[in-house]
Amino acid sequence: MGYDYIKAEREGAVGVIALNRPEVLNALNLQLIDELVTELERMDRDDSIRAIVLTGNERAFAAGADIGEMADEAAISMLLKDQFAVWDRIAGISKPILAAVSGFALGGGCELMMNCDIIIASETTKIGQPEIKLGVMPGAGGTQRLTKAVGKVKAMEMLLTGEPISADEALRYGLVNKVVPVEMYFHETMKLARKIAEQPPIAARLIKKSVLKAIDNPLSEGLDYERNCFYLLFASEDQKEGMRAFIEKRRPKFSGR
Ligand code: CO8
Repeated sequence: MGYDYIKAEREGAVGVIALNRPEVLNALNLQLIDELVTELERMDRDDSIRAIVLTGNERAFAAGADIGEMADEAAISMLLKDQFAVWDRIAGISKPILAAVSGFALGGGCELMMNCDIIIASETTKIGQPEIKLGVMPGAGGTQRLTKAVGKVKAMEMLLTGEPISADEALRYGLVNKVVPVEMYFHETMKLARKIAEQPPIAARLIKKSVLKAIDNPLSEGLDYERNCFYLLFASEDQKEGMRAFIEKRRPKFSGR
């Protein structure tokens, strides 16, 4: 598939998507987001892909929405364009998405990063929501997901000052999983993605959904959902294979059925 602003490839069972507008630090224009969602959904439908890695380049994961594209917008044209509807489709991807982040992850770039399930950051990463400095505020989930990730007071500080935090600070606040030297961030993410891609994909899918329920729902509903997913997995061949392999003391071979 031909894209202008992303690159998509695969390595075994891992799909890799790289944002590709380096001259503007991967600023997220509407076309880029459309291309990204199209490719994420394509990879989500491809049974041979079991984990997805989303990355940018060493200097920028993404420096936010394309400011030039937004600068002359009016409220009603924004409302009618409803550009954030497509972001709900990113949140709806059922396979695990790992972000390999380096450099700037700002504004929409931070929001995109927070839509991923696991985040490996290079030590040069700067994460922030600088929208307030432009006279606006986050619109693709920043006030909600950042608050749930780092807690109220740190979210307030980041959102009200617009100042970014370092990778180490992000790690301390649980916003990223791991910080590694810049030459390692992609490699480390791929290593983890390959490990996840070896797991039974139906279980991975239901685990992702259940964890996301924990963020949105009361505990009792989440527990109920989890229990039903657990029962459902006993209809899969992978449950039979996984448990049989344990008993027979061999490595399981998961078919995704
Ligand atoms: N939009 C458009 N162009 C950008 C953006 C951006 N967000 N960020 C950088 N660029 C461009 C610059 O204009 C520059 O282009 P040119 O070479 O033609 O002048 C090029 O990228 C390189 O940038 P700089 O020269 O500024 O590089 P520096 O290293 O000096 O600075 C910074 C890097 C600090 C990242 C700086 O570029 C910056 O502050 N960028 C803007 C960051 C920002 O405010 N982001 C938030 C945008 S608003 C937003 O994300 C709202 C979210 C709503 C939902 C998302 C929907 C997609």
